[in-house]
Amino acid sequence: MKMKLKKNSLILFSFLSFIFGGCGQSSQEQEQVTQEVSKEESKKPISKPLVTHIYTADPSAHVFNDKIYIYPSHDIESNTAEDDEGGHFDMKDYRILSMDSIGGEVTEHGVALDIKDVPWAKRQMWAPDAAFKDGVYYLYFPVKDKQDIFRIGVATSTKPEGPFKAESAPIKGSYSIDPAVFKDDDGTYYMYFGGIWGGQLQRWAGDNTYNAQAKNRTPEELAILPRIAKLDASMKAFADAPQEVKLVDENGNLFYEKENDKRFFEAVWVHKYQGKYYLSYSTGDTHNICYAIGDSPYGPFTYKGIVLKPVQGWTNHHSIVEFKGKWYLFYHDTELSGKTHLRNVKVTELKYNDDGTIQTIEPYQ
Ligand code: FUB
Repeated sequence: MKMKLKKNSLILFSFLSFIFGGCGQSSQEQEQVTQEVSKEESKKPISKPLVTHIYTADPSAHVFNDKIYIYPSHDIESNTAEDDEGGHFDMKDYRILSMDSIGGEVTEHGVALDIKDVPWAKRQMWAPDAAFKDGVYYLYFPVKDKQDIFRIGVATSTKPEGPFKAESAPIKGSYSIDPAVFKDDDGTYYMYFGGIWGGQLQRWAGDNTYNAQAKNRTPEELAILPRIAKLDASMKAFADAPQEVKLVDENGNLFYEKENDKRFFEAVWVHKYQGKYYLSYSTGDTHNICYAIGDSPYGPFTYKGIVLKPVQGWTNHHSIVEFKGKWYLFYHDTELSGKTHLRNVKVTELKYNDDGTIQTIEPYQ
């Protein structure tokens, strides 16, 4: 983001110089330009990294036993070259964080699951999530299998922080990345998942058939949709085949790929507020966390706006959770490292308007 801010400032500076320069810029106007630039550069993050001794990202937060547990990716420097497929996100284990209160001490619980203990996994442990049912904690995680295809695995523990024991195979019928498990009020658990580009969702058609050669959608094509599958009673299998989740504009129309400031890219999360279902997600290459509201866990979800503006680093990934009567947004940026693949998780309060819309969060002010 340092680079992004500098770039933005330069663009702003050039733009204003062009406007004023062409008609003879006064020293007062030059001063105004300088002030605008330094204001932009002096913006500060609204919150601090929750831990600084390791890099963490993609925080999925849950309240278990009156404490907050955060299930993040554990970023590391593996020196894998940066590419459009996200090869530089080469994570090898998961570490769970917990805290008794927002702003309180954060505990990091050590290795919860190591890639070497997942028999079918090859590389890249990406954004996980967790759920609890009948005395068992479930860790859901995307990782590439031996064929380099992202699948979603599940591991279990009697403790929220692990260690977790992985099943010997990925969830049957699972694919792509970023699982997010939502428990509805009736006790039904749903998994949302998917991510385009490096997340490989473009290879999977709406009927769940696979085409390794399938390309990203072109701007004139309809955008790819996230997926939902109900979990069965075992919590280790889908009860039904994954389906597309419709994300539409205020007129009920699906987004086109060219509408990349609103269309789904990755990092889906679902929560419920005042009886409505909120589906939030990253727009990827435009770097926002947006949200949409629906009346059913299956959608359709109608686009409403931006939850979180772009953060330092390329990726933007979040979760939303209620704790002791307040709502919180967990997210990440690259404040500690300045490198896209070495991120740090953060938290800030999230507020609703009276009509149920979410107040947009500016991560730097
Ligand atoms: O952490 C690896 C990937 O980066 C996640 O799966 C995406 O959501 C993005 O944050």
